[in-house]
Amino acid sequence: MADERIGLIGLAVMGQSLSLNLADHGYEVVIFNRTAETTRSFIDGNPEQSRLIGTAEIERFVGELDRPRRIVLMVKAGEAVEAVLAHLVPRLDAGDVIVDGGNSFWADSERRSEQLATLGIRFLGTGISGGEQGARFGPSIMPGGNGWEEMREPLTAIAAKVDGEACCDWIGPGGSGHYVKMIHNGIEYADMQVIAEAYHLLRASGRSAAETAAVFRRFGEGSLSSYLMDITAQILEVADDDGEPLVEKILDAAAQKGTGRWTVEDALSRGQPTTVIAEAVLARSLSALKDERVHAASRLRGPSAPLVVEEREIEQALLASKIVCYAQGFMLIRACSGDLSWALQPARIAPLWRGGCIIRARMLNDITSAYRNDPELSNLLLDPHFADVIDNAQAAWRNVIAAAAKAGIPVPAYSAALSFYDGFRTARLPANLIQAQRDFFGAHTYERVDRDRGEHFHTQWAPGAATTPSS
Ligand code: 2AM
Repeated sequence: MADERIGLIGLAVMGQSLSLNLADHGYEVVIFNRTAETTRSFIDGNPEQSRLIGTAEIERFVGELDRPRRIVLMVKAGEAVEAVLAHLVPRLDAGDVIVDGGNSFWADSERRSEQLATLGIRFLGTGISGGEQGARFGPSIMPGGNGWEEMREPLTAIAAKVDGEACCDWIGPGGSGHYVKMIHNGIEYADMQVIAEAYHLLRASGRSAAETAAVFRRFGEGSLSSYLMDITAQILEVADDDGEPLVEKILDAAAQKGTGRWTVEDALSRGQPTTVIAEAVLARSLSALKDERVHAASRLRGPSAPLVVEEREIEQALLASKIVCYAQGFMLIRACSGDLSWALQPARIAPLWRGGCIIRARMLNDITSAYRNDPELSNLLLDPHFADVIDNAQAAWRNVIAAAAKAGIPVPAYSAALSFYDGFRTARLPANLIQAQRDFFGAHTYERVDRDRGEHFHTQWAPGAATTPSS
């Protein structure tokens, strides 16, 4: 592998970090950036790294690469990828491989992979998670599409390693790599929200930021151990100039760049009830209505009861909700895999998130085991280990939600997770009534519990009720 060449286009921070990571692993990295000055200053800024080869023209960039060429794009998702492809593709040959390592929307990767395949060019839509540090020293890498055989070695070399396994594996065809990265981000939204709710409860029950940090440190020593728990404790310990906790001075209006929304839109389009991820996205939207909330805070009354909840109970609520959030992420992967015949394997996806990425967590070892023990597991909640963990947690989980409701503290993710758990384990839900209502006003028909599925019935419920289907 030493002295093999890889091309890389796009020298923003992720592209720079990935170039250095590739060079550290013995690859000569031929680089190109639309703005040539950036290429020059990057090379000048890394004099110790002799394996970086800067090019100022796309022809020279393409010419420096051996065939089949391997080219990693690290440019902005959307129009920039289109612009670079328009420039690049006419200069390539059949057999060449383009890796899109940016945050592209998965359906774009699906389309590009198909279009480029008609030219014999292999397109590998690749989710890369871990931010700047991850890209530099070992990210989680989720490649999907064509060209894995050419990219296996370099991508595996630069990926994070956990227990000797690289956090990099071929996900599946088409846009599946970017799809799985999108789900990773959806889970990340939910994971951050369940931690934020624990923080809210701990602070509302009278603990200082420092005490709350200590609680997160304790939580982080057990099955909740994760990168996000770790940085949460660190954040709570940082003081502002006046010695007060900095976190308390941050405006409580969360921003979002869209991958959480993409996940929820995808879930809605597939009819998948990924409620915790949805609540996490919507909780950010609610937080962003800061002015309206401040106004409403002076107008709308809530209970005056104090919050009574034990630290151990919050830990269990957090744990159970986090399991549901992962279960929902994998439900979506399963649904899309079925819809698009991708044959995705959760047993190969879960281990990729054990290192390098934002959602890396001890729990992913158990999730990996669950899917390795039963590759056909239809829902993570049905895994015997997780079923037991939730069973043991549920009394505390319910108490936390009840106590929060009595004290008027919102816990949307915990509540959504528990409602999902209860709904999922309920053999008969009140949807029979909804079907009756639909049949009443729109003659939409219903199926019966005492007849075969697929047989549809309509009733004239009352004089004036619908007699013929409205659509
Ligand atoms: P730049 O340095 O010339 O702006 C992240 O923005 C990366 O995507 C940068 O390397 C940026 O190049 C590149 N990029 C953004 N828009 C682009 C476009 N239309 N064509 C090529 N590269 C683009």
